[in-house]
Amino acid sequence: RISGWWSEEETNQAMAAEYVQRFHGHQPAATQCSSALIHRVEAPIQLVWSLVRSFDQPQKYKPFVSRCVVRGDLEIGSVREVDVKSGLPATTSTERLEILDDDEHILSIKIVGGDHRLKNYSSIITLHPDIINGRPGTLVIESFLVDVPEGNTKDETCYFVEKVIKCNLKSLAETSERLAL
Ligand code: A9S
Repeated sequence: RISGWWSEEETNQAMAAEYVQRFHGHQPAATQCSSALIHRVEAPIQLVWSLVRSFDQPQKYKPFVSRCVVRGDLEIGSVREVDVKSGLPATTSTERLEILDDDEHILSIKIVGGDHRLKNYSSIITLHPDIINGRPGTLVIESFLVDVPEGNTKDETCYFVEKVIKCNLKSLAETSERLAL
C-alpha cells in the first residue's frame, strides 16, 4: 500500500460522501426525519436514468406501484396520481415533479396528497457514473425529508421510509441489470 494513495473502495466512499454533501443536504426540523441511501447498480447511467426519469411510469421499477396517471406533460409542476398495490398502508399518493435534470441526472418529487401518513414528504434521487467490476455502472443516491407523524417516533418513521426506498432501489438495480444483459 503506497501511503497517501486511496484504495478504489476509499475513493468510491469519498465520492459518494461528496455527492451526498452536494445534492442531498436536508435540514430536518425537530419534527422531521431525513436520511440518504446509496445503491450501486451494474448498468450504464443512461439505462438507469431512463427508468428513473419516467415520472409518468414509476411502476417501471417501483414494486409497490400498481398504476400511475399524470395530468399535463412532464413539465416541472406536473402532478401524478399513483395507485399503490394492496396490503400497504395507503391506496393512493399524489406527487408533484419538482426537478427533472437530464444533464445532472437529478429527479426530485414532493408528495402533495393521498390517503397515507407521509406529510411534507420530498425526495431527491441522483445518479452518478461509476465503474463497477471493471464495467460502466451507476451510483444511485436517494434522500428524503418527511414529517414525523403524530404518535410515531423519528426512528420508526425513518426506518419505515428507508425500508420502502431500499426496496425501490433494489428493484431499480434488478430491473436495470436485467435490461443491461
Ligand atoms: O415511492 C417512493 O419513492 C417513496 C415512498 C416512501 C412511498 C411510499 C408510499 O407509496 C407507500 C409505499 C404506500 C408507503 C406512500 C406514499 C405511503 C406509504 O405509507
